[in-house]
Amino acid sequence: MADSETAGFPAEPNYIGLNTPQRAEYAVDNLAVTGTIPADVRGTFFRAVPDPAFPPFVSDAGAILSADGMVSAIRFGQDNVSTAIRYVGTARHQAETAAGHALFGKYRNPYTDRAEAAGVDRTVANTTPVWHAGKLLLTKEDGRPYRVDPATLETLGQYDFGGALRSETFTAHVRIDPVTGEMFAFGYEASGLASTTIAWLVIDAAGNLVREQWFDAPYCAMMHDFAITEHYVLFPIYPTTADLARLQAGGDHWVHHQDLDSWVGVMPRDGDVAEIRWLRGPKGVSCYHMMNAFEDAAGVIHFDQCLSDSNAFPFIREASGIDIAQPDLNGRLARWSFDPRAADAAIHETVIGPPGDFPVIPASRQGRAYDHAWMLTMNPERRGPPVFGGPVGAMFDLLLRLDMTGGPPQALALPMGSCFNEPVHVPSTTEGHQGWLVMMVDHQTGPDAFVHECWIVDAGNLAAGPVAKVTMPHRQRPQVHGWWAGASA
Ligand code: V55
Ligand code: FE
Repeated sequence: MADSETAGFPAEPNYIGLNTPQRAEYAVDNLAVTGTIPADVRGTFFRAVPDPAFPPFVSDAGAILSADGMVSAIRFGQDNVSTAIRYVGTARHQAETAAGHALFGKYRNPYTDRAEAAGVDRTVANTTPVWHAGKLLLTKEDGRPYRVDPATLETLGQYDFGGALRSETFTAHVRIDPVTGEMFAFGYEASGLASTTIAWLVIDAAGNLVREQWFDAPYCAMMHDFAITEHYVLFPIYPTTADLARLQAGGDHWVHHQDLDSWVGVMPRDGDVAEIRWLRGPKGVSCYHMMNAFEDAAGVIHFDQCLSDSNAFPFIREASGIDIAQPDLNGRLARWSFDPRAADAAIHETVIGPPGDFPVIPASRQGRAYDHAWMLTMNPERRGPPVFGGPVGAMFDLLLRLDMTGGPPQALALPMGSCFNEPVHVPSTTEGHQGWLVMMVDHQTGPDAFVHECWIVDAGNLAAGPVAKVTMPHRQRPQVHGWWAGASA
């Protein structure tokens, strides 16, 4: 019998194999290291690792997205690597812990909750650990962030920027300008469940929320990520929509529409939301993660995204009656180019990379032209199924370095049964060195057995393989996003 069954979790995709709930908080010092950790890698690799604390009382294919947030830290010291993981002490986790069982029902549907959950903040803070202005925030797009002590991983409470935040939500994907240090963010469904309100948020380099402006989206859509350039902000909208009546009837939060237009809202970064121009994109497409965006010398914006022809999550396609199999999604790294100043501005798409996700760029190139980037994809030469896990049920096993100047890609493939979680990029102090990628690698060693290593790879020489591997002390569920906080941060 699998661990998940013994703990009362159903033997469903969200709770088996790599997704088996672990529900363990721990701190372990002096982890075993093979190879040599580069001197550049001194600091903390924070990770969001969702893990459901209590078995569900409703059937919900989307439950993997509402697993309780856990924050993991892997600390690289002078001569010691340590790790710790703790639940984010959300109001939801506290209420369920006090009750001793789950109180919250389906993913993003409060109408499916038990009566005792009424009035308790539903967010699970499970998506990205954001490090900015000396604060660590655990984010989830359906609510406000939680602040966590970076040293103890103790939760310090919900964070509203000292009372300044009006939006009910805050994105999991912020963008930080490498020159000004400003953090740009937004919230969608900002004025309530299924609302079309988007809150545009600017946080200065000292961590003050200095700007919050609200505007309306063309429709209420799942806005997971966005992009900035040096002078513009882009609000991409793909047709995965929410509907209050459906939620009230106990239905799913999201339904995808193949026949609905996508949009990009384009706004001068220091402008006003009244200046937003909406450019129409192709129908039915979907993207969770944007790689980058920038203005070229002629002022044309290039917006690079991990795009597909429908929503990449099988449970959302299923709820939408869309019968497209995962390999038939036409995934690609798409570049949408447009002139934001042209009266008849239109989007032109070019395909600049393979299917995949988890795009990574050097933080120093955010919103700027860039020479290289990394992403995860599937090894086309694998002779068998990928490792089962995560919301898609298939883990990536090929790490790519893309040369945006036209050179050949580099690749690092894993053997069958192994898979990558999203890397973080660690800059190098050596002139001309492209830095390092630090990432969790999962190895399946039996039908329900996994071991995990944290790998460090030369970001400019993937083929050389890991320069160091840290053995993790316990089983882990799949990570969502991570963040690198250097020792000097
Ligand atoms: C994603 C993840 C989420 C979520 C919405 O990776 C989208 C996409 C872990 O939570 O709530
Ligand atoms: Fe994400």
